Amino acid sequence: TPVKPSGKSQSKSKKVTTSLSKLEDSSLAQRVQRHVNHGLGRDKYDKQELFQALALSVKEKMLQRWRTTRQADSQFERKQVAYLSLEFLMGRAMGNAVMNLDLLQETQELLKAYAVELEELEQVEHDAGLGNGGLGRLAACFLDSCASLDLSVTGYGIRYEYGMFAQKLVDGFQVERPDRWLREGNPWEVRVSEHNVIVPFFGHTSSYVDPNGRRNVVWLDTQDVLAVAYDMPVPGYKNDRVNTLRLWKSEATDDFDLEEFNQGDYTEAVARKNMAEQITMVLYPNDASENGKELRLRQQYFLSSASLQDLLNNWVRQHGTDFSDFAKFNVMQLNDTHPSIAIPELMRLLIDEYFLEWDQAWQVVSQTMAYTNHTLLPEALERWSVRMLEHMLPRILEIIFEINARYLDLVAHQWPGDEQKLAAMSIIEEGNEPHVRMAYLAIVASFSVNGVAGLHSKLLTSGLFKDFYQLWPHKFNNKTNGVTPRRWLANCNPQLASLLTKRLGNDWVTDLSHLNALNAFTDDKGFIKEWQQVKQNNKAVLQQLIKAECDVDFDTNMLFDVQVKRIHEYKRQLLNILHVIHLYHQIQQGNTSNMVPRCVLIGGKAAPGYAMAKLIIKLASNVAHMVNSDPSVTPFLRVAFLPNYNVSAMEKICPATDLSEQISTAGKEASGTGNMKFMMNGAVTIGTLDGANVEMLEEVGEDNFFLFGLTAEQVMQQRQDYRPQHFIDASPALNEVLTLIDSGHFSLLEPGIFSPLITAITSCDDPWMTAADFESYRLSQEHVAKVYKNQTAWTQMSIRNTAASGRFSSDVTIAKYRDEIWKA
Ligand code: B1N
Repeated sequence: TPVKPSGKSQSKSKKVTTSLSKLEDSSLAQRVQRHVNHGLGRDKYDKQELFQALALSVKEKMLQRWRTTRQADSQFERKQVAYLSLEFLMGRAMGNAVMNLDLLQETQELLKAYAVELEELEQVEHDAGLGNGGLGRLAACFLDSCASLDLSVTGYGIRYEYGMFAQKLVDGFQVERPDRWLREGNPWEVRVSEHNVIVPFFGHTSSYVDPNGRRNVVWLDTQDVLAVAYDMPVPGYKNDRVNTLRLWKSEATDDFDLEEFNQGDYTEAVARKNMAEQITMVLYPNDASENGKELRLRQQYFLSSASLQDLLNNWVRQHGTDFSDFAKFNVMQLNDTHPSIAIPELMRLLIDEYFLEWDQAWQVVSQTMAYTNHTLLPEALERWSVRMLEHMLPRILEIIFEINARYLDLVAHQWPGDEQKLAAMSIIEEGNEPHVRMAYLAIVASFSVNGVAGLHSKLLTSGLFKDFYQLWPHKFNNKTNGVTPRRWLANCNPQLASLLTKRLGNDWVTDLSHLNALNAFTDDKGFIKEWQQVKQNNKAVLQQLIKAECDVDFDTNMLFDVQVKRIHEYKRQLLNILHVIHLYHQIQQGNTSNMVPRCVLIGGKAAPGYAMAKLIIKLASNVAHMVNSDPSVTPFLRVAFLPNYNVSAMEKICPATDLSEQISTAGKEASGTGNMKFMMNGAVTIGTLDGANVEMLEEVGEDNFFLFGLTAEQVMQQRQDYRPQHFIDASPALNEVLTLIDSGHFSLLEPGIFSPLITAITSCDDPWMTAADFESYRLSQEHVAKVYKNQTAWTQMSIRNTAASGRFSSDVTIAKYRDEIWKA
């Protein structure tokens, strides 16, 4: 017998019989019941199964709109945008889907029959953690904005079997655990094998002259891998559009196996099969450094080739093999250089498979490719060894050489006789081990090159890409990042959302500039009270999370001071910890009169091979332990390191934060996007003039932002002759802190463990200049404490921050991509 919903309203729930023809109109409740009773095939169900049933039902509700969207997009010839990215950090899908499809009430209602809250079910969904951090989450926010702005945009990515690793702490050390997010299956995806394509690797090239006298190249004896398409729906906000995120999974091709079998080489065939399936097995967990691993290049080519073949198949199906209008209807946005191998791949497909001439193909490529740069850090710029390319992608390397030769002619023409310029600007970096500079390739081939914040874009054209800017000034532009107000305000902070809607109406959800009107309420006592109450409630939620995950007692009456992001030296979690140690020391000295009680939260993952970042986590953990176990300190200070920071954790963290730490060395953080999520939710920022902080400060005004530290320009100047000891001598506070760490106070059982950190801070080569900014940071933190003591003044700052955050909606960002790059 079918499983009946249990719970209070069980008796009221109608018995449903669904016939297939009626399925389209059946209600969400009927669908859920059908999945529970028949689909899952279980006698009993738990929350995970109920979640699956609900997710499948919500997906079904999307199917019709999804189909209609696809049909409409192909019928009315609109420009199609392909967003190519190795990362899509989607997080959970349920809350967002229910909100965007306007199914909230219906869902809450139907779940009563199962005696479970929607929120509880949401918690059992695995995060789709197919990204490292900001870059991957940006792609996810962009997809939401594109669908909500009714744009025809397809995300193309990789369906990693294992996403971003799960982080555990053991004795304060980071330990990585595999993230098998697909273990329970993914109810949102649809495997669409009709879109499968084949991606070639290895082999060699050969050329022949065809009957028309044209020299053609063939790529022979390749090892082929099957790319299988899995589609995820991307619903727009209450607008009936459902776009697609198409993720590719690698599988062995059947005929490939067969051939090997026939030769009797069974084990070899199975081994090759493994090779094919390895490509999409795991996400590389490096967010700001390249490791040059061969498998990573395979992933990049696999994604690029599969996606381009898919686009060309679509085109040919509708227009035949005339590509003269292709660029009119297609544009590809490259999310950093990671998919930039798509440039020579599109040349290859057009020339070798569709027999276009070089110039025709180049026309198509250079009118459809647009490149977004996300970093100035030299160690993050991708270079692939020529040797590796030659072996893995011989035809692609030939094409890169040809692109370079033609482009260098142009450079030589522009700077006649300047050999140095040629070497400096060449796509090929010469040396004993020649490399392909992927950023240069991307610039040469793209009609648009953008940075992700005003300062970042300026530093690109004045520094890293200066020569290219001289050659092609029209290519360069800025698109300041944004975050989606649906996930990052409406959905993650329902209490603030309803307060906003009560005062402003609900247009802010799709036009965040409406938040500006909040400035009219900053003197409204009742409003201030309500605002404080919401923050207080959100802090209570985070307090519970911190208790459960870290066993640390946060007190909601204390200031919540938060820094969550990837752990990297340039982001300077170390500066934060030094300040925590300073406070700790002051408290122990009894100097508490100017202090405001604080709870400091730090969270983030370190790349598994990044020793310094891992040591910073260990320091944070040890300091937290010392602070929290000293009862004379805890009335003033508590510290927690939250393990496994991810998208879902941020949804609880940003609504509860009072003070947002955005303290990178100026000129190093391309933009930041966490900074925007905090601001939207009414946190006040303490930060440097870096990335998008610059623009946030511009919007909110200096009185509502705690600014400190060197500017990017000063950093560059002072780096020439940096003397950290000078700053240490001038700051008794910093001196004390370093002495305390050096004394082993935080490493009683592990003597000397933190000395690499001390060495880094005191080294004249410290690129992050932690010592230089310490005093200015400390003073700014004193100012924070002073303001926080006046709760009304603080709340007014908080309101003004939310009010000024409208510009950082990804809707604004995407409208600019649409108008200025995509012309869609
Ligand atoms: O991209 C974000 C920015 O807001 C951040 O400032 C920036 O650091 C981040 C190699 C990256 N830049 N580069 C990466 C990610 C993965 C990888 O394998 C580099 N991530 C950023 C969005 O613009």
